[in-house]
Amino acid sequence: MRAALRAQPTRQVCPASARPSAPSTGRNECCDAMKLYSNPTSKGKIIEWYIQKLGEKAVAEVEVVNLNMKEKEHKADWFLQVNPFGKVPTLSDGDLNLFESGAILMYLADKYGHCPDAASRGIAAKWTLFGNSTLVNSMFVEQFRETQMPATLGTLDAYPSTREYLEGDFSVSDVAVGAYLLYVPALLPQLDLSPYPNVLAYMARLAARPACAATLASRAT
Ligand SMILES: N[C@@H](CCC(=O)N[C@@H](CS)C(=O)NCC(=O)O)C(=O)O
Repeated sequence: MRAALRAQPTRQVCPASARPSAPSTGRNECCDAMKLYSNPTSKGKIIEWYIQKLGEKAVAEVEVVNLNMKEKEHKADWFLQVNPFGKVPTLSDGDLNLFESGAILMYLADKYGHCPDAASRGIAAKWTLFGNSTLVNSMFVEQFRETQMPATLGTLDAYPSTREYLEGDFSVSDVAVGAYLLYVPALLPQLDLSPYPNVLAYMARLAARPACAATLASRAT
């Protein structure tokens, strides 16, 4: 898979907006810096949340490049070389281009030492895929909502009741799952989550965390 990703063009042509605007910062050497292609209204905010959580090193190393989606910058030829599907978020790290928010989260967890072994990677994958598939489908896909949401959220309700975060300490798993829960009030305000009080308490705990408040929660709620 990684070989396939690397088979894409390895040197992208940076658009003007991706070039360093403040050379005095001494970072963001255009194509050499890690870049998160995003947009403030997109799932890129999930990645920005996790980058903030990872701390100063990650914040300094990943340049957020917001594409003007109204102007279809995400469909421009140069960006289709980075992500042939023309979607954000997309992360570029040297000659590695990654699309899919879940894959980006897991890559960053790995890169910054939060998934040191197969078991921790498996746990991160479990929750990331759950968030991006089972959870999202059960809440946001109308035809599944009635049949799947009660069981999915009911089961999830049991997790925050016994522990503060999904796997003990706050981790990429909480970002991957919590982000979609936090989108509910803004995107589906009619959805009644009161049958799931522990999920609601978990959402409040997540939204109050500074990195979340500064990124995703400021847009999602
Ligand atoms: N499953 C993808 C979804 C990516 C996606 O659909 N991104 C939206 C913004 S949140 C996008 O780029 N839409 C523009 C388009 O599809 O043309 C992920 O999780 O990254």
